[in-house]
Amino acid sequence: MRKFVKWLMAVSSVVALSGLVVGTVADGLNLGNLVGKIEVSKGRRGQNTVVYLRGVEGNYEPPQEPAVLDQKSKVFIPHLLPLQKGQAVRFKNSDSLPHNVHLYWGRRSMLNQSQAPNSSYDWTPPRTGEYLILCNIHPEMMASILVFSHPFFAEAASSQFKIENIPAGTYTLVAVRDVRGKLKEQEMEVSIKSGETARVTIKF
Ligand SMILES: [Cu+2]
Repeated sequence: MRKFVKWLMAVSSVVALSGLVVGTVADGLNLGNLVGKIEVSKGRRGQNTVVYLRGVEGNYEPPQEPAVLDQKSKVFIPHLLPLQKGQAVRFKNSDSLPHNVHLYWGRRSMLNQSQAPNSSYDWTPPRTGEYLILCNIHPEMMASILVFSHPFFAEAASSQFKIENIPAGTYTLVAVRDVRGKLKEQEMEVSIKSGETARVTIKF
């Protein structure tokens, strides 16, 4: 009897181990990376650009860390903030004067929150899509938040970006750029192959 239990334990541990190994290898084989460069015509900086993949399916855990949107010298930083659904936005007020964050999803007012100097406020967008952010006190303040259902997006802070561990497949890559408060888009098709890194250049 004792022998049989030992044998059973040995078999089940081998099964558990092989299951683990197979799972890891399979995941590794079906994922690829994307590296890209944003080129902006002369006189314009390659900042305030967000890139994302359209049409990725599946459920992905959102990051625990909030995405920070600062209010500094009466400017929202960054102008364009990407995040994943379920992730919070942390509205920071780094100014020594009050602000009032007012968020719209389409025409619908989603949040209207006054903010004391040097304070922060966390809020989780309830749905994916584009949100416009204004300040009720300072009409010159404006920003946008883009909420995605998956983690395959990036901010092209210094004109370069990288998106990792993408399920292999063909997708539309969308680049969104904030040009004086208006969002401009570029699209291209990208093919992600397992174990490879695709490279793209996007011109604005
Ligand atoms: Cu303000």
